[in-house]
Amino acid sequence: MDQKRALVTGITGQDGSYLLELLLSQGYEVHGIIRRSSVFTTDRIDHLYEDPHEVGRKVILHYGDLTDSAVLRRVIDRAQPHEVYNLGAQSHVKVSFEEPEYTADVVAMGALRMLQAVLDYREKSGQDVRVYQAGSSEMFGSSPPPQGADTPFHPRSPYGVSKVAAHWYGVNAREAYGLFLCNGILFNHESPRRGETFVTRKITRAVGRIVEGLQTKLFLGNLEAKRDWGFAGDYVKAMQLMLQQDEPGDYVVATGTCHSVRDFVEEAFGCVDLEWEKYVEVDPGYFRPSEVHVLQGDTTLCWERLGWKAEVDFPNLVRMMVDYDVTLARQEGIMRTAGHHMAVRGAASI
Ligand code: NAP
Ligand code: G4F
Repeated sequence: MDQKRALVTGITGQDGSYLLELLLSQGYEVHGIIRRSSVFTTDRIDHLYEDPHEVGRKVILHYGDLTDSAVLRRVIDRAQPHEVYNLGAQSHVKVSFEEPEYTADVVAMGALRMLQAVLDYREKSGQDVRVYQAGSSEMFGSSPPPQGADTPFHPRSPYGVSKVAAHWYGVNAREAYGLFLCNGILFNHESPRRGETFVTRKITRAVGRIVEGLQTKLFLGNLEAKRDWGFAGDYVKAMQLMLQQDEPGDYVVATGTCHSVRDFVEEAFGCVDLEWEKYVEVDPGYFRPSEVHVLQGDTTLCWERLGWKAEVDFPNLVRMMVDYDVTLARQEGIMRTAGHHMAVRGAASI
């Protein structure tokens, strides 16, 4: 094959940015779909941006949206991808209770729209296309741990239900039309680029701001929930590996270990020698109508078939995020002194 081309939805997100770095390092030309917004949303990929006037550029961004099938078709026609990574999503579980219909439109219908566009392009062009669908451990919901390839789905949020629908649309395209489609069932993965309303980043951001004297309290919801937290930079490698196999398949991607939100809080405050009990308060407003209590992945298949395992462990992940957020808070302090204010909070109750 000459130039390998990939199309990535959700390229401005946490995973999209790490995947873009990985694909570029492997010589791909990468097309990304970005949404129009009244402010720039490309912070995470600005270091890789290439001006449209640059000859032979490897990063090409297209405006589009998973709710708009016409534009998905147009972008696929232009990008002519060999691989499609469908990462775009309204990815916040708590928000999905507040916006269930929109979440279903983007996450479930969006995946279906993308699949149909790929199938039509494949028929028209005669070119084979491999598809990665970003599935989630939220699909397992209340099924007891460890959750693996054979664990039944029992989603506990509109987001989880929508991801299950996307999963099965993918399986059906594989079975009905022979599409090379891989569902990656990824457990929680974090990084300094994690959105600030997810619990890990909310915690490390608060730790940094408390250290710098910019904040005195951190309000959280359920401290007893347990998650299998890994590093996003590791997880995008598994996505790409799936599409390089001889046969398509579905994979659980996780560390195999599990910690509570309370453990994360302890570890993060411990990194800066602070007693977390002095700063953290539980606000029931952050509880979810139905919670996923324990997620811990069975990593066997991923290791046996892909030779993939998580490299960054829990203490190093927390340390990486805290270090980044202490530096960020220091910069925020300097900007405040100069009269500028950085946004730090999302809407209430997420
Ligand atoms: P993220 O940081 O929230 O990024 C989501 C991306 O989707 C952003 O680029 C966002 O664009 C884009 N997007 C949102 N709505 C869209 C729409 N209507 N049309 C097109 N694009 C849209 O999520 P992430 O953590 O990188 O996760 C990537 C994928 O993996 C998501 O599908 C998520 O559900 C799934 N997943 C994540 C985890 C995890 O722990 N991180 C675990 C399992 C599965 P804007 O930048 O414009 O908002
Ligand atoms: O960080 P979270 O919001 O992530 P959640 O709900 O596990 O979802 C993330 O991981 C999924 C994979 O399993 C992805 F598919 C999804 O897109 C997303 O990336 O919440 C983690 C836990 C929950 O049990 C929540 O109830 O932390 C608990 N929590 C406690 N206090 C909180 C808070 N969560 C948030 N966001 N904010 C809190 O103040």
